[in-house]
Amino acid sequence: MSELVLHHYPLSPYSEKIRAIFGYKGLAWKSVETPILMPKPDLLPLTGGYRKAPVLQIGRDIYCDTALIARVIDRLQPAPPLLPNALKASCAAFAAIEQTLFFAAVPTVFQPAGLKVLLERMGPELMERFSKDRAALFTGGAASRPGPEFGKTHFLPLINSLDQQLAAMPFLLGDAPTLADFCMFHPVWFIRSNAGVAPQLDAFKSLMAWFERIRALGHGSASVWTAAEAIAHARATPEVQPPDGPLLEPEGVRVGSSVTVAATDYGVDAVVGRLIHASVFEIVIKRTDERAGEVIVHFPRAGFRVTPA
Ligand SMILES: N[C@@H](CCC(=O)N[C@@H](CS)C(=O)NCC(=O)O)C(=O)O
Repeated sequence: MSELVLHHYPLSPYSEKIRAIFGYKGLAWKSVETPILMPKPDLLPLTGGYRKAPVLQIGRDIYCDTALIARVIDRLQPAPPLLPNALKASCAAFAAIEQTLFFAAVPTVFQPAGLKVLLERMGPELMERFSKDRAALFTGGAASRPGPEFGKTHFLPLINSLDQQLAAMPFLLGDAPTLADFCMFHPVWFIRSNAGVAPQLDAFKSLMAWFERIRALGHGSASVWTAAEAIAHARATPEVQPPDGPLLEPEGVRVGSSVTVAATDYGVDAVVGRLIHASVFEIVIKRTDERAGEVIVHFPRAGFRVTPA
């Protein structure tokens, strides 16, 4: 299999989702640490402007957003399956509430007890830059930055329902993990990784037993690469990954034309390139970077907007 390179940082919950999937699949991968906030001068040459974490690189193909990254990993390493046919719609239903649980977990961590731990870890100067960076991240998109009220009304009800479901079976959809588990795991991991707020989950025994089962899957085997190595790898790779799904052009744009692609929710930084493929699953553009050379950048079709550049 081609080299899997993950651009991520240790504190990132969505990155933890993919690290845990690597563990489930028993995969070897290259780990490139990215900054926790902007600027990200060694990531943007690959993505063309997309800044969120994580990003998956396979040679000169760059995959943005974990919805697409999970799909690509499952295609390259089908066993054990993330999306068993009999559970596809159930996985999609869990994927649809992933952001709700994540948005509920964030203000839960930012309660005074959690904030104190974060401040100790990051220091006041980085913490202040972090707050400004995240305010900017939520500028211009359809999603608002989740506040304490959202955390209060959404976190415990969802956690409680997961705990009850997990009292009946070891994983959310049965005896083996699926994408549903990884979508719900990372926000719980975010809470459990912060000693100030982690005890809030102690009472949810079935959820905690499930959490330990997923944690025990590990992260596969990672070896560290520098960002410079990853960029050089993109430049040196002639092969490209196959398109995923039959052509379905977005409204008003044609393959071959110059387009802008951006997420619609938050982190809406625009990426410009030539559209080379579009399907129900992905939007694929080609762009050239001074350092990385000609790269192919993939985005999920759902949740991203494509417009003529
Ligand atoms: N829909 C995206 C969400 C990714 C996301 O929000 N990642 C967070 C980190 S967990 C992020 O990028 N925050 C801003 C940053 O790291 O620059 C996905 O599934 O990949």
